[in-house]
Amino acid sequence: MVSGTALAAALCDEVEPDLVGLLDAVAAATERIEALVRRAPLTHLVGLTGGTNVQGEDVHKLDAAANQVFVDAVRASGRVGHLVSEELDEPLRLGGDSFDLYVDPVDGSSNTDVNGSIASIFSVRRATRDGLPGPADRQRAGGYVIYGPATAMMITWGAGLHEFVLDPESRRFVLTRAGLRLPARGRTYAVNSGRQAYWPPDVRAFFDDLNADDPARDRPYSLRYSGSLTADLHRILLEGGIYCYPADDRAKDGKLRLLYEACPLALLAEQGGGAASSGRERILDILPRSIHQRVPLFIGSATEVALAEDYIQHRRAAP
Ligand code: P6P
Repeated sequence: MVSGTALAAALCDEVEPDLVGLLDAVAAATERIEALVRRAPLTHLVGLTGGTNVQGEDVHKLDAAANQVFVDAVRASGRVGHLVSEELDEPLRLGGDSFDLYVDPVDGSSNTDVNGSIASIFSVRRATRDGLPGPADRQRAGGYVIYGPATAMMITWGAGLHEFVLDPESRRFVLTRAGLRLPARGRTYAVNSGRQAYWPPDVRAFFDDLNADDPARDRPYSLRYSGSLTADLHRILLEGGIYCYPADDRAKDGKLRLLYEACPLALLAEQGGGAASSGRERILDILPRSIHQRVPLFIGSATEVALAEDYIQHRRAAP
């Protein structure tokens, strides 16, 4: 059990054995991906494959390699009916009958060639007929593994937000923080401000509010944006604040994918007392229409997410 006794032990007395087995397979896959990431510059696993994915995005070599690691690990687990991946056009049928697994094998691929943090994101739902969840198909578990200075897993199985760190010597995930709670508000925000020319007035008003010269309201906030949603959110889950990828004139539904990015991260944020919204509705209330569906995303501390919704839903006028 390469993921380590700590992960399995934390899970065993709270979740069904099938789920323990699947999460252990996911942890084992990320442990193998971590080894690939650390050696990528030495094994020519940096750069592009020359192909594009169903999103029309360039596929990095690590995207393809990490996707294959997940396919092999999850198939071997025998517990998954469909694997939905950012790197697969259609759901992969694997024959299991317990769960469907939704993954972004490498989030933040643009960072792979500049030694920036990247991550794998995963979401577990009860098995469906076709990999497209229905109204009642709530997530059973979700999380990510960030390959940063330390390799850290943030995970929830519906009983709080927990952090594990991969011990590079034992190759086991060790529980480091149980029952994490996001601060009610933070001091930083993450957004690609290079897109502000495309933002609608209500989104611009929200960021003008965060950037106001107003020490009495603990403003201005500081901008922290790395090119990896997961790396930016990891800071926010620990210190508070908000990550935003709004809908804009060039991206009517934003950029991020609902099933394997927004949903698992929204589950983590809410389990830690935070929030996640499209700006108009709670992420976890959205009924998926297609497996690669995009959604605008405002995620982090409850205070900032509620403020963004107030501006976007015109309950608050520009400052
Ligand atoms: P932009 C990475 O491709 C990603 O999905 C997120 O991890 C990241 O925050 C965002 O896209 C970056 O997108 O448009 O700012 O380059």
